[in-house]
Amino acid sequence: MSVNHDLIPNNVDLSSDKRLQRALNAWHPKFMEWWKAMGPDSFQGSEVYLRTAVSVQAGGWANYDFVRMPEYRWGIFLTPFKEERSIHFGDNIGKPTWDEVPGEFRKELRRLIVTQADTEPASVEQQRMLGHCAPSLMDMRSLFQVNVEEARHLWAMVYLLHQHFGKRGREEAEDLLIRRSGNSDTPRILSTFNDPIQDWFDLYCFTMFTDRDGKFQLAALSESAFDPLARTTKFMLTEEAYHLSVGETGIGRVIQRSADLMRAGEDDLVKAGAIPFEIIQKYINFWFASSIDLFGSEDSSNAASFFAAGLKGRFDESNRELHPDPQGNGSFSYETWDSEDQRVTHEIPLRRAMNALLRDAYVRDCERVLKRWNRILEQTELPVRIMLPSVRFNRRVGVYAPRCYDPHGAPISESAFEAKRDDWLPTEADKAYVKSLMHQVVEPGKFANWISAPRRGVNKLPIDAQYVRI
Ligand code: BYC
Ligand code: FE
Ligand code: FE
Repeated sequence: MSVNHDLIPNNVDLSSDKRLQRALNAWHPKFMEWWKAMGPDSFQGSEVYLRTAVSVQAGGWANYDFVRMPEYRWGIFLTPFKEERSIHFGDNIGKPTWDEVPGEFRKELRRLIVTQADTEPASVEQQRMLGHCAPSLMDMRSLFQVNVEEARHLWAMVYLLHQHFGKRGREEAEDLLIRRSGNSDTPRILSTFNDPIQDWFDLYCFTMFTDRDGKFQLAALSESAFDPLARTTKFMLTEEAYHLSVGETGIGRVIQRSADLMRAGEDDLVKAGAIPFEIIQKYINFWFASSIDLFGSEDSSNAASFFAAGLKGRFDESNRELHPDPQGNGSFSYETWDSEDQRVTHEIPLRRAMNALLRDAYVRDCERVLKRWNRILEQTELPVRIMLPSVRFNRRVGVYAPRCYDPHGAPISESAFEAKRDDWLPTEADKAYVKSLMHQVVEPGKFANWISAPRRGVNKLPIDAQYVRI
């Protein structure tokens, strides 16, 4: 069975590229098998109000219609850049960017692309059961929108592997459909993408914190000297904004609901069937720390060589007010505490700290959202506030991983951490409680009791539209 190429929206001249067609013909049936097995459980025959990217022109990436997910048109798009690009950071400044992969960076580029690609199907796998307990039709639609777009991101990366990495690239493209989130034999590559997403509050935390890592990683890759990678990731960023808004507004609506109930006189949110603020904070602690791990180690020779070669820039690298030195000279310092609780100051070359710089930009972005959530609480005049934990808290990767720190970043012993674990991170009982709230609500315009209604619908449709025809 071969793919009907006319059905694949693209701006890569697919209809006349026989080599690419052959590669996609071989991969496509495997992708469809994967989607059926690992994409959203059930609902494959439902008509969902989805946006589809059909061109890179303004508005072309957001065409709305009712679509059955297996018939979604996963497209291949590269943002057309207006001007000729030259390498604008690292050791090769001023040289022309590359349309093909340079031999000396083949391995590194393949790894970066495979790592990026692997997260996309992983997230779909992690979220596959959530349709069954969606708090509303609108939320169910959001979930499926995110899922089909993550699958499109997989296509975008597979395009790069097929087009630029020969036989090895085709093998990597197949392996992307074989690894499985959370599977101990064939896990996904990066840590967070093996963490289970069991309930909708997990999903909102994931789209808030983990998709936001995606935003920053894609932005760093969109600076790349490998021009096809820069253009592909640039286009992916247009879709990412929506994923982040699902997370921000989802958590915001949970906070709003719990705050409204308390203001109405409920002092026991569990009795009221809503999510208590302590549990909200614990979920945020968990997903923030897990997502911070996705930046890799704060001190990384890999990151230094990616930057030197021009493979991966800083966030907003082209902004020379923000980054006056395109070579990334200078140094970066950070503190850790040793096993005797002695403070150790480390000073490393800035290039080795590229992961830490990207992480810092990410944390600032998260802080802006925290302010908006806390404004909801200020308006309801409750004394409670939500906070971000320290980047040192609960790390599995990087310079803070070897020992324990509390949510404020103070060093503590492992036994002290364990004694406080249940106050800081979701317990089995917390998760079971949140899970007990998860009941599917499918009446248009109705929302589960634990979450408030969103402010507006999708694409100017009212909130009570029939977003999914189940
Ligand atoms: N888990 O020098 P280090 C998204 C490995 S999210 C497991 O510290 P480096 C999305 C590392 O690979 C965006 N392993 O790190 C969101 C290395 O292995 P090797 C995804 C980890 O290399 C939601 C070793 O540890 N995109 O799009 O500087 C839904 C030492 O590495 C982890 C990207 O990540 C970890 N957390 O940077 C859907 C962009 N951290 O080489 C989608 C592409 C590190 O010793 N990837 N390791 O075998 C990269 O830029 C880099 O690979 C990383 C790591 C930033 C991830
Ligand atoms: Fe993605
Ligand atoms: Fe995303």
